[in-house]
Amino acid sequence: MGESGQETVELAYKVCVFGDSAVGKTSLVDRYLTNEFHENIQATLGATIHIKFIEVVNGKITLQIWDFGGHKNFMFLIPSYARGSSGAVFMFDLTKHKSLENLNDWLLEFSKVTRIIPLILVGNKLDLEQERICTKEEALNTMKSHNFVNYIECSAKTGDNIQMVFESLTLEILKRTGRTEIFIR
Ligand code: G3D
Ligand code: MG
Repeated sequence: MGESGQETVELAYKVCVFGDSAVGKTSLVDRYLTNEFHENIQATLGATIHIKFIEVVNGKITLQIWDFGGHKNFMFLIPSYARGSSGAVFMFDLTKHKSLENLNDWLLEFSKVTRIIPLILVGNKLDLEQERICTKEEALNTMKSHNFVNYIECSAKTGDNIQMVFESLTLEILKRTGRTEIFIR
């Protein structure tokens, strides 16, 4: 029980972040966790697991965030990494068309594990406006054809919309697991 006499909730969810190398997955997670952007971070090997606590009105949600560092050659590992996840982020680079096209391959591997958890489509590097190649329309088409619950454009560099990526995913997970009584502060 919390101080108010209400029941306190403690929930934990695993979420995965997928997408081509260099789209900004590690920068996104880094920004979300530390509110900082670090230049020259190392390419991720395997997967790095991060923990983020989200305060909710009467409790706490623990997000276990798996930053999948795999090069495309390691896509075959996706099913074993993704097992047990409650949601996933699929990220592409707004300045690299190939990274949007390649999401089809990531999704194909991912769908071998599950088809029913909420997925969020994220276009990163919104700050590089001059170099932008992927249009919003194309991204929205991808969103619809693969049943993503949301499409968010963000910049790990400036921090724009980073919070929204994980909050909207968490809200959707809560909705689908029937925890509609929980509000994120
Ligand atoms: P990954 O984890 O998907 O492989 P990283 O990607 O997070 O390692 O980022 C790859 C490169 O993109 C890094 O640059 C990083 O600084 C840059 N980057 C990540 N997010 C953004 C963003 O929102 N805007 C801009 N302009 N750059 C970003 P380097 O030069 O270290 O390769
Ligand atoms: Mg990485």
